[in-house]
Amino acid sequence: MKRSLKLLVITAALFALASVGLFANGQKESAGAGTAASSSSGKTIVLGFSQVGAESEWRTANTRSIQQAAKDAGIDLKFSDAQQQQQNQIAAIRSFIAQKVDVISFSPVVTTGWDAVLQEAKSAGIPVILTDRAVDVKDPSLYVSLIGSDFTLEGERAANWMLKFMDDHGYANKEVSVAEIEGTVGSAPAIDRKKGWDNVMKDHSNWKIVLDQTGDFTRAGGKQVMEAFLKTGKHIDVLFAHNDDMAIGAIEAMKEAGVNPGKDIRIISIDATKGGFQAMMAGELNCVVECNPLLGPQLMQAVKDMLAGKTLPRWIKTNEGIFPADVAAKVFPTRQY
Ligand code: GYE
Repeated sequence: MKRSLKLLVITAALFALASVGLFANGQKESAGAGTAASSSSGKTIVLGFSQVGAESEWRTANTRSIQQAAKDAGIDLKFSDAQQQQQNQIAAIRSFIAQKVDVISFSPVVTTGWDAVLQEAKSAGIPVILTDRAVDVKDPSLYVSLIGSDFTLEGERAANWMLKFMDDHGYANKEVSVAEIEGTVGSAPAIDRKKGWDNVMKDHSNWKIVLDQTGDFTRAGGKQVMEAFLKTGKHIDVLFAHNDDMAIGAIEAMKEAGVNPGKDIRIISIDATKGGFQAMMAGELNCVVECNPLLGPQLMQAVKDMLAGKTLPRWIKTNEGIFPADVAAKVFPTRQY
């Protein structure tokens, strides 16, 4: 009796150790569970996923969605967090290639610099599906599909909403000074959200971006940048933050400096996280443009479809909306991230 109990404990311990494997470079890796999904060869599908990091509320919701969906789909997920460093993502992808996973997926921290490693995956016969962010590669066959949002459209939505809001508040023919806090330099959402905003504003010469810096998509970054903006003493009417976390950081900086967020400076940001909604309900944020992080189920479906020989669309786009502060309290209970 005693002996079999001991055996059981040892077996359980070994099992636990095996499921919390570590990469050679020290990044954490976790495995999925559930009813196993199998590829055409009958083996459980193994998916290597390299995540950007844990920089924002959006990102942590995205990670949860992917981990849960892999479990539900019975896909064995090798998950790796790159802490916003491209070199960590490249190392993770190389590790997935060495482990001979069935599919590689990743959310690229920046758009460029992927040609070599994706060529290695291609040569190893491992298909790649991008989630969330796009890459800029010479050979389009280096990835099969992108599952994610239209960031340019998000930037346009933000600009159009703010334009109308300011017009309604008597700024139709007045100068509007805009401060912009951008996302990670060189990332698809930072490039495209800016492009979207500019697409709309180029036809409105009274709107000027007077301050513009990156906050790297984090609260701390947003706060720091806003502090620096306020110190310049420049007049600011509107803040356009590329995500909610940076807006929330900027709101903190404004409050500490005695500036009324949402009133003295009108604010719009992108993501529509719970944190963003709470800031709207507190009257400190004027509007959020939605960017949906719950991409897990679509990714698992795409992995299965692709391995079953189906052709995936080149871009699987996410459906999104926009939420001004006056609907925040009503919509908040329905928000999932
Ligand atoms: O908006 C931001 C996150 O790539 C869409 O990354 C994503 C962005 C998101 O850090 O909060």
